[in-house]
Amino acid sequence: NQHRGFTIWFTGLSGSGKSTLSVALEERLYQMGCRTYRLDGDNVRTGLNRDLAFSPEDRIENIRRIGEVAKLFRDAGLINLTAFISPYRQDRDMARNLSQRADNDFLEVFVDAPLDVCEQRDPKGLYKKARAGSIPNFTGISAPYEAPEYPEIHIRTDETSIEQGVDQIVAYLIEHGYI
Ligand code: GGZ
Repeated sequence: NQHRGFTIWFTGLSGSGKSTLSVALEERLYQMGCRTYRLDGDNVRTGLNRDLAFSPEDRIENIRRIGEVAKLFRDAGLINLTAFISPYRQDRDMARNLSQRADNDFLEVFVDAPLDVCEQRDPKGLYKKARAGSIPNFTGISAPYEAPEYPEIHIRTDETSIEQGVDQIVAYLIEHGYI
């Protein structure tokens, strides 16, 4: 598969399914012969951004650096998958503008599940702690999440399976000539 570099930017609440979906998409793209790199909390917040926490300023800087790194991978010709809450519309737009060339190389994927669904999933017990007040600035509870207004792709993870979500993204990529 011959493709150029571009970024698939996942955004959504904690527990919405960003990581799961990005891992499954990466697997599918690999099978199709695409070259990818995935950025998420596990390889960015523990290293490059380990000096940052979850205040508004730190989240802005987190997303700024990820946007810059995404641009580098884009320049290297890879399909770059990023999975961060990225709660502020302005910061996602900044990442988009950093990356964007003439040829639409930034796709925003809104990984959408209602807060109560995410809270019920609570895979790491973080919502419970946030409700109890032991995690301050928790997105959806005590910090804002600004949903995208015009995402290229919108996936309702409470209504569709992971495989269906991957199918939806791959169909978009093929239909628009990305892969
Ligand atoms: C939100 C937090 C917080 C606070 C720790 N608010 O579900 P997770 O655990 O694995 O994913 C969340 C992750 C969010 O980091 P991001 O870099 O994606 O956030 S942002 O884009 O807003 O900078 C959650 C965990 O870190 N976590 N404290 N207060 N999520």
